[in-house]
Amino acid sequence: MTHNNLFSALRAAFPADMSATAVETDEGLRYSWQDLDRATAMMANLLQSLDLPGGSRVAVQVEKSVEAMVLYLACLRAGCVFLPLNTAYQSAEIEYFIGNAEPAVVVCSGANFGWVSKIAFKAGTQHVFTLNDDRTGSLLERAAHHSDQHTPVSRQADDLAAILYTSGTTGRSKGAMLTHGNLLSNALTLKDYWGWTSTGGPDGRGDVLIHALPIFHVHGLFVAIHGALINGSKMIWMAKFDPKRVIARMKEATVFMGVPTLYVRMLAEPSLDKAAVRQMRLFIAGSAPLLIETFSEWQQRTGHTILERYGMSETAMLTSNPYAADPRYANQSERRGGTVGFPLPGVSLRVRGDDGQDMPVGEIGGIQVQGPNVFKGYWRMPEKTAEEFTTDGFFKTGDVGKVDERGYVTIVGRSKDLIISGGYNVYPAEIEGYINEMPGVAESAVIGVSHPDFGEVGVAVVIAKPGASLKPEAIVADLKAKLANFKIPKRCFVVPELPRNTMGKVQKNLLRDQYKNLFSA
Ligand code: MLC
Ligand code: AMP
Repeated sequence: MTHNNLFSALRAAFPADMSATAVETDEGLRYSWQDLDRATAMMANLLQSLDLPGGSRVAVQVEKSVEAMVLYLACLRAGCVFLPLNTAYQSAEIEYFIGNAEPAVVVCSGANFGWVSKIAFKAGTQHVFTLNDDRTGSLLERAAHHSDQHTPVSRQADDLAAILYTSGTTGRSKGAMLTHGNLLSNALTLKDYWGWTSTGGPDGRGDVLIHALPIFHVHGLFVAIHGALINGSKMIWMAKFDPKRVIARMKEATVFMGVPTLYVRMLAEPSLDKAAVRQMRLFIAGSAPLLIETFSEWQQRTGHTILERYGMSETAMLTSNPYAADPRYANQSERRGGTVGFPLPGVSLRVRGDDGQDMPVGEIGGIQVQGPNVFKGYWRMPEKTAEEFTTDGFFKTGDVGKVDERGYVTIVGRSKDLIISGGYNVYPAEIEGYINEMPGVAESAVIGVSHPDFGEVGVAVVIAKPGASLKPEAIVADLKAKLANFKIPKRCFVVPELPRNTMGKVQKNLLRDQYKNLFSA
């Protein structure tokens, strides 16, 4: 049965005219649907020629390119498990992921081949390929020798399609295992809920998506790519987000997806006005809270109401504001700023108190979810997986929120100690661990502070050991040498002591309050 392979479902939605453009890069390169089909076949044949054991992981740390997307699709097609890695990760981070996931194949950029291959071979990986963002690299050279015909490998809905590492509030990162069934069910739900259309776009060919997000997280990899492919819609492909370029290309597009920072940056552009967006049908935001100011300013400037939705690596999309009045969802017609809308069809969502009881309407508690999109568990962490699910099978998101009388879900905070900065997750515990190991450091606390561009950024507050002298710049420089750049605290303070409660626990809420205006104008 090949029909449970997610690739087969995406492929089945390719339009009849395979010569039409599927992806156009911002530099003007065009890839037809035929090109995508053939390129994924060649790469899938290459992967299969390696004779990998079933369920083999393919770990990928490469710059964004259409070929990188082809590699993802080829992994699905060949029945491998795709493991995307943020390009900002440095060697200690990569060493952990590769050591933990034990991928059979690692793909990295040519520039990083030296250090990445060393880590990979040490961890027992047999095959390391390179893939650059200029259509070069050993992966493409090798794939070129393979046939452009390929039958997708049979997969069941419960078979793994991808592992996405998400950092933990305690301990190391956990690999969220997502199945073909998880991803396909979510893609089909969103196609319907967001009203994707195959006709009626600017060129009469239906929706056109501007893809400007990185492709190593749920948002850019699954929500955006699946959304376009399963509707047979063209993508305008941007390797990096540039607000001017996105606005310039809106006249050829209908759908845009972004984290709030992208909307904030576009609002700073004078070229953003009603004329620039006249072809656009839908602006979607998620991955971090969208400030009501951004929501309202966007409405005023463009006449469009941003549709905010909520999801996570472990679950793909969970809730969404409505696209339009739909007779099936009679009470759900309005996109309400400050809310993340309604549980998507098929998703059960409940809000529970610390005692495990359902909270009354409008009251705050922990958000728990269940549905065909909810992941299979954490890679090789059965105890951790069991901890995160209730006995009746709901996943504890770690987000804190409420549901109002009309059913709108609002997220008010997180029970997990997590900072979301420009849509990337930063776990204070990880950064504190690195700081606490530095000579002369007694202890530290990393907190999230409001930031006009990134929404929230990390700030480190550090205590020196008696007699030690610490320089904030040296602490930051040390972190920069070891960690992905987006995790580096934007400011660091060395102070005499941390506020504590009677139990001796550091009161981060007091620190957050103390530093809350650090980045305000
Ligand atoms: C970059 N920098 C950041 C940062 N991004 N700092 C904090 N938070 C971030 N998110 C810093 C770098 O460290 C660097 O600092 C400087 O900014 C310039 O780096 P850059 O790479 O040139 O930045 P830029 O291209 O401007 O990137 C900003 C951005 C990017 C907003 C475009 O962060 C981005 O693409 N974010 C989207 C993340 C995303 O897709 N999330 C989805 C997760 S899925 P220095 O000091 O080194 O110069 C998920 C589930 C769901 O959450 O619901 O969707
Ligand atoms: P990740 O682990 O990167 O998948 O991040 C998932 C987390 O992002 C969720 O648990 C939420 O805390 C947060 N998130 C995603 N979408 C939204 C949103 N629309 N509003 C607020 N938080 C969000």
